[in-house]
Amino acid sequence: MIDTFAGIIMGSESDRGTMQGAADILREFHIPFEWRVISAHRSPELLQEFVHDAEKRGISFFIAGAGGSAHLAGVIASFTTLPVLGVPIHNTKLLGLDSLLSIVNMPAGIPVATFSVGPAGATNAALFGVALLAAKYPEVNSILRNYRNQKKERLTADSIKNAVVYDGKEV
Ligand code: RP5
Repeated sequence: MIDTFAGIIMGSESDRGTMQGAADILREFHIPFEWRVISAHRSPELLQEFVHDAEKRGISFFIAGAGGSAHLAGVIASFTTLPVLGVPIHNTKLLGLDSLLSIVNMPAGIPVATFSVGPAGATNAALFGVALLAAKYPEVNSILRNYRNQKKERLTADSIKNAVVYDGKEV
């Protein structure tokens, strides 16, 4: 039984669509999670309170999605020693490059992990969190192996089905 949970935090309701992919993955792996919209600059006190409370209640990692000057992941990491997985949101004028650089370029000492910009990053951050838990929970590891195998089998079947062989003759 999984006796921990994950936190998905995003800076704004406008990040919801992008971060949905992270929630979908955690559901698929039966990992309990809490989903919160808390801004690092609009409500820093609430963010600190949530992170400290979640840590006391046994959370394992935080996924932080933010756009623009995306300091959310770094601020969460300042409140906790638990892993913080940052997802750059792309719905800004700079299409997420601003968010990517804000998250990836943390000065030495307080690290956050950085994932791809946008929905792929949300999915991968959750899968990375799954991998963190797979080391401790064999049932999670088993679902992760099945997930990878199913993807591989589907790709192999599609590759065979869609293969093109041309023998050089006129048609
Ligand atoms: C960031 O600013 C949020 O994470 C969001 O991606 C971006 C824009 O926020 P809104 O103005 O849409 O609330 O803090």
